[in-house]
Amino acid sequence: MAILKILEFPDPRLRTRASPVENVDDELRQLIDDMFETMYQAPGIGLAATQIDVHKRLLVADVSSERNDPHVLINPTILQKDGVAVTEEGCLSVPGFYEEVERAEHIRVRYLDRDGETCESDFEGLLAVCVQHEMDHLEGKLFVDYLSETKRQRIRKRLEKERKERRLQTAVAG
Ligand code: QAP
Ligand code: CO
Repeated sequence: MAILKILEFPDPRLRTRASPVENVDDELRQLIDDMFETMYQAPGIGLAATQIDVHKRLLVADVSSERNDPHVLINPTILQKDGVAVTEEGCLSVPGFYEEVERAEHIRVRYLDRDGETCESDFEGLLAVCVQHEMDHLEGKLFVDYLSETKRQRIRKRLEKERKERRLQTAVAG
């Protein structure tokens, strides 16, 4: 198992469109386990492969408070969307920022599970919102793209400043 490094906005690699997974094999299952470990220790409720610089169509999520309801979706496609949900979203790639985003309330999704079996599931509530947020990552899209240009710029500038300060601190300490 391993904790993977999470890319942060505005890293251009977060804009990559992921390619379909061709083989659901032991190597992929190892990656899935590492993604869960990375998400749980963050801690987060969802993580897309794009965020760890792996450009495959794969995401993990667990929105339960007990952290015992893991979901893995490989090559997900949305079959149906219903209703509207407005949720205050965050993102492990945009640390410290939370903003309201409008998405579908219910979704029906087709995907492969960790055994490579085709599944169809209905998701609602926070899990539905989280799956849509993570599927956006696979298209190179971030929740900040739904905000105004002004808000997005402010978030980008603050994160760039924080990164610069962290680099300076490391240079002095090291
Ligand atoms: C996506 O995001 C999500 O800023 C998953 O400092 C979030 O797990 C979908 C996190 C909310 C729907 C609603 C964010 C952790 C975790 C931060 C996450 C932070 C530490 C975000
Ligand atoms: Co995210």
